[in-house]
Amino acid sequence: MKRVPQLLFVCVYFILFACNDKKQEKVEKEVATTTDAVEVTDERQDFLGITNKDKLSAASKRALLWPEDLGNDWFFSYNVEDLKGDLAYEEGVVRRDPSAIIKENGKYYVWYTKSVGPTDGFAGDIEKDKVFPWDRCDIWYATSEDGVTWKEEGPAVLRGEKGAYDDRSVFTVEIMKHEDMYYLSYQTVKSPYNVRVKNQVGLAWASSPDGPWEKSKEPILSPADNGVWKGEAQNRFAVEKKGDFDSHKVHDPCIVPYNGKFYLYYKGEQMGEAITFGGRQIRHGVAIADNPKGPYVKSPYNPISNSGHEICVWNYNGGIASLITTDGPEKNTVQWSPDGINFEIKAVIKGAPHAIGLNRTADNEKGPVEILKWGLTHEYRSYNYQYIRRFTTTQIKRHTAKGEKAE
Ligand code: AAL
Repeated sequence: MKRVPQLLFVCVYFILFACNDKKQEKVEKEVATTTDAVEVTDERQDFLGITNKDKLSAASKRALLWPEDLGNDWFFSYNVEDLKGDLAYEEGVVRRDPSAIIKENGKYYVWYTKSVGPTDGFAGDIEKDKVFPWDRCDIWYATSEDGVTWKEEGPAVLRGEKGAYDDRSVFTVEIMKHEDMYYLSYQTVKSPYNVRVKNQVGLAWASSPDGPWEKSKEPILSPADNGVWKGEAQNRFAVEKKGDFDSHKVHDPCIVPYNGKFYLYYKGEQMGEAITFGGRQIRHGVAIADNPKGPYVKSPYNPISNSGHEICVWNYNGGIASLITTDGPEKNTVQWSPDGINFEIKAVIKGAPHAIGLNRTADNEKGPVEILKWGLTHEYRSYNYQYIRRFTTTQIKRHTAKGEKAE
């Protein structure tokens, strides 16, 4: 009689075991992807340390899809340090979103967003208040002999007159020099600055980095107009239809000359923005023009990233490289495209400086991340006040223990 419960236990055990086996087979079928076509060579198996070629986990299948020649040339870590002179932290002043750095007249030049006073937010009177740190801003510039100590030179581009498309704020600027002309592209907001206001991109040009700057009469880039708000409430998440990835805001413009044309990279923000498994829904797009002043036509391949935030792009090896930070499942990656459109991940880094101002004086073709050796970034001292700092990067080729020699 004692045997009966034991027998029962053995039967149940085998039934469960058989079920588990079936379940495992089902999962294996489900995770079977295009890797089925990939040949698992002995070398590949050894490099990836795969135990059994015939029993591939979902993770091993993804690893087998990585390019075989992935090296560490794009991988780096970074440090941030204070600037000196006028760009050192100043209580009560916002200085943020530095442009790239160029060298003219023997000096480095940088442009940035500047405003004063704390942020009030959207709860009060938006006609009088400052709703974001980047509200009620103008674009200023500074120069430096060594990239560490800076002298603030004064404003470069001011907000427009009441009624103009840029009457509320001009901010988040980038510089491009082309054929002895200087071009500043930047974000613009028209009053009233409510949570549903559309953000656009403006352009100003000059024959000297010290100005005077002439502004475009109209924005050079606007959000897609295929989203539909739901109701009248000030709620940017309530939509009937979200529209394209850039239906709400076009941000962080950065123009680079490429293949005889001008590629304007930008960040899109979508109406009804969601939080997904990688964070905020932020994607990048590109608009292309024959001339620096436009007209800029959005690429039909947009969006060209599935993650990111501030734009940080540079020419490298006949293509365009892009540092993707802050938001989305591919944040903290360096990507490269052979055509300025189709980007692939080249390195996954531990973190990256935000809102980078690239050093455009670097020899960017010397190595994939040569241009990132040093540059500018911004940091939050508090929600109200941000300041510009300097970053340096180092490349890591080996992970060594203390005292261990890496050949
Ligand atoms: C940034 C940029 C844009 C946003 C805000 C100011 O760093 O992405 O410029 O509008 O934050």
